[in-house]
Amino acid sequence: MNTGVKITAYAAALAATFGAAYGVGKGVGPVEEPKKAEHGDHAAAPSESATADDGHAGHEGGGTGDAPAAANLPGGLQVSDGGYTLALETPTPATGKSVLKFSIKDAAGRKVTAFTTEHGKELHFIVASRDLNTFRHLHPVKAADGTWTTPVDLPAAGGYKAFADFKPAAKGAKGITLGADLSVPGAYAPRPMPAVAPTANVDGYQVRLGGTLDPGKAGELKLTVTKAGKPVTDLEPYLGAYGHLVALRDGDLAYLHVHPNEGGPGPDVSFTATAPSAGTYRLFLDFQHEGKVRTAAFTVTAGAGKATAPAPEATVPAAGETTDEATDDAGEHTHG
Ligand SMILES: [Cu+2]
Repeated sequence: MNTGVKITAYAAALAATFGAAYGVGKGVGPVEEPKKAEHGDHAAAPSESATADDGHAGHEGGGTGDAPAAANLPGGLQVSDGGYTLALETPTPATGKSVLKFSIKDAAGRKVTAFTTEHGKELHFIVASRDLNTFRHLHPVKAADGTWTTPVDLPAAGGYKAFADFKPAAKGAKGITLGADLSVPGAYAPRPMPAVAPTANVDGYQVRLGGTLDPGKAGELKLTVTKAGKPVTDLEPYLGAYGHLVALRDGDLAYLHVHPNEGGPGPDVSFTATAPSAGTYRLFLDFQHEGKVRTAAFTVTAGAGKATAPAPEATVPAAGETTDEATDDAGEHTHG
């Protein structure tokens, strides 16, 4: 695993919509998933209305079907949905390095062992601090009995939320993103959210966020990656795409995972995303270059006529002038 990918201010964001993750994409509310090749199940249809029925949000399809699905909620807000539950066995990890253990249980309380691979993995696991300063995109390892484990490094005490983004292999099951609270014991000093900014710096890369994130309406977010002032035109596919964007809503950490629109290996990676509501979102963009995955994080505002990103060029900081305070922690990737 690559620990320590630091994100700097970044902007990752795009994903604005919460819903679901890979598989889940669209449905919830206005989340729209961009057309992406490998996801067979996302239709990319704009389901802006709350009644979309294929999405994640509702997950009505969930496997066992005996639990009523919540209509059109963004993903990640529920610990149990569609008959599936995220059962954390380590809800109070220590600060620093530890191991997280959990399972996905079905409606009968059994650990689910069969999942559909999406974006190269059977399950994607995100851990974010409630103050949205820390973000980890992890790929846990599954034991034969359905127990998942992953190392994690959480820098500070406080409240965190864990998201499991997966699609059960059960017939008819849809992609689901479940969310559960994690508490890291200790003295807690919430950090302010990094300010809204159009650029993020990570590991010598600068990522600029353009476009707008609009509530209830699909919009394009364009991320442009440069290094030392030069456009990066040879981004590498990471889990089948040139970028992965997760957006978390400030206030409740509603989750949105967005995959990029078709396009080449940089420097631009565009996403189509719909914010489920007006508000402030933190976007985390994962991209790979020269063999390493990095995460750029951005704070954006949706709605109220505000531009997601202020005018570009003028505000681009010189290399090195990054907003480091914001970045401290955004990104660790483990590849299981
Ligand atoms: Cu993942």
